[in-house]
Amino acid sequence: MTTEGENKNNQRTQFLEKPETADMAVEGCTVNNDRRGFLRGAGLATMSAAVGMVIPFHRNIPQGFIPAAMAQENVLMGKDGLTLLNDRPVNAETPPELLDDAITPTNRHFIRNNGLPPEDMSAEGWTLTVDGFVDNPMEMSIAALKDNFEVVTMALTVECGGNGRAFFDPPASGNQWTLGAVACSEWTGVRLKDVLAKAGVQSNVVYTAHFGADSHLSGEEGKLPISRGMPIAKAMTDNILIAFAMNGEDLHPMNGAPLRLVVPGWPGSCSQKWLRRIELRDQVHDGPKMTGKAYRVPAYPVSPGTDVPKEDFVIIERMPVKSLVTFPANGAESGKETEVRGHAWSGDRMVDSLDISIDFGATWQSASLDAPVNSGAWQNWRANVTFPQAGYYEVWARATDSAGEAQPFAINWNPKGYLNNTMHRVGLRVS
Ligand SMILES: Nc1nc2c(c(=O)[nH]1)N[C@H]1C(S)=C(S)[C@@H](COP(=O)(O)O)O[C@H]1N2
Ligand SMILES: [Mo]
Repeated sequence: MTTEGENKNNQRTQFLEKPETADMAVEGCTVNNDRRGFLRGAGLATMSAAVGMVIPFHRNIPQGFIPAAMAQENVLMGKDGLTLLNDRPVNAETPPELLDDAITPTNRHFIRNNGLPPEDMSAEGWTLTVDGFVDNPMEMSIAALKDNFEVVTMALTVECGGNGRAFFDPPASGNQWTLGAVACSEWTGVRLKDVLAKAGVQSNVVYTAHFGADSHLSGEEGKLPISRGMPIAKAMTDNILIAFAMNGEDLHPMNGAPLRLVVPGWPGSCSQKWLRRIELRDQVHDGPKMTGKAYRVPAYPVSPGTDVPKEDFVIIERMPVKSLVTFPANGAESGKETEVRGHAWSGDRMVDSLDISIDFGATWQSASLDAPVNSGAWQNWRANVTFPQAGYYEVWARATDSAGEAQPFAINWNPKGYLNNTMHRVGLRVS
């Protein structure tokens, strides 16, 4: 497990080798080829402004290098301690021990981008269009959304469908998320169902289609990086927000500013960022990452490595029961008595119990588990454990949901590496 400091060092080294990472850290968002190297020219002013003084030897700064003072403060635009998996598009996850808060602070919310964020994320002039099979198609400003619908704040869990992919064997291609592509921040917005009701959902509607303002990595005009949707019955549930704020502030640029969907319990890909349009369709949506094998799993269990025919894949709906240990950190030293704590969640369901084991699963002890603060929020749990003697232990956490489903020991393998909900194991050195 890397420490926060090590992480930053890694990222600093990365800046030397990968100018685009540096550009992104300085600029915060778009990493276009034509902007690369801006640090040498127009970027100097930005750089001086950021460090708060002139940089006398600026001519010697290598391409892509950014001042260490900035690397510390501006890595991933105010995100703190995240592990950068990929910089084009930007993908960054949060080490579990940094997800200890009941409500995930914005600087610790993971980032999953399929394309390049839009250049202009200003709320002024931003509109949301709702069209397709509706009685009253509409185009509304963010101000109009606030005026016309009840504004609500909810803690909502967002987890990438591919969280845990790194543990697949044989491996699955895609971002190698370990544990930290999940978060539960407090989102403020209007309910999707209220907006859809006002638009007037026609009786033939079966699916939504979501469109954002980000652009495809190829730079091809009009080509979308991702456009997903969900069954209309799901869209009409209470805890889905069209959000314009997170944790009491404007949305973070990397988390979809100025407007996004937040669909708790389903793959994060349903939660379209930089949201511009919702179309109601009389058939399942067929946008990018809706078809083929994207966000789909075989309709039946398969053994690892199986080549499954395309037509046997089904669209992922709810995410499975899962939990995290957020304290202590993996690899930490511990006394003989310690509190162990974390979070648990299960798609649209409640988690009923959380058990922990310190003896590799031979015996289990139940943790105290809170109710979610609202529907769609993860549940916090804690337990006091006593280790019988000094030595190496692992704390395993296993959540069981309201349908009696529990986290498995072994990965439910699928070709694209989705839905890994195996138990989180944290190694401890007890002295
Ligand atoms: N417009 C747009 N929306 C998007 C994406 C994207 O690439 N573009 N990524 C999706 C995926 S796959 C996930 S897991 C979540 C991640 O949200 P976050 O980046 O705020 O953590 O956003 C979803 N919404
Ligand atoms: Mo995702």
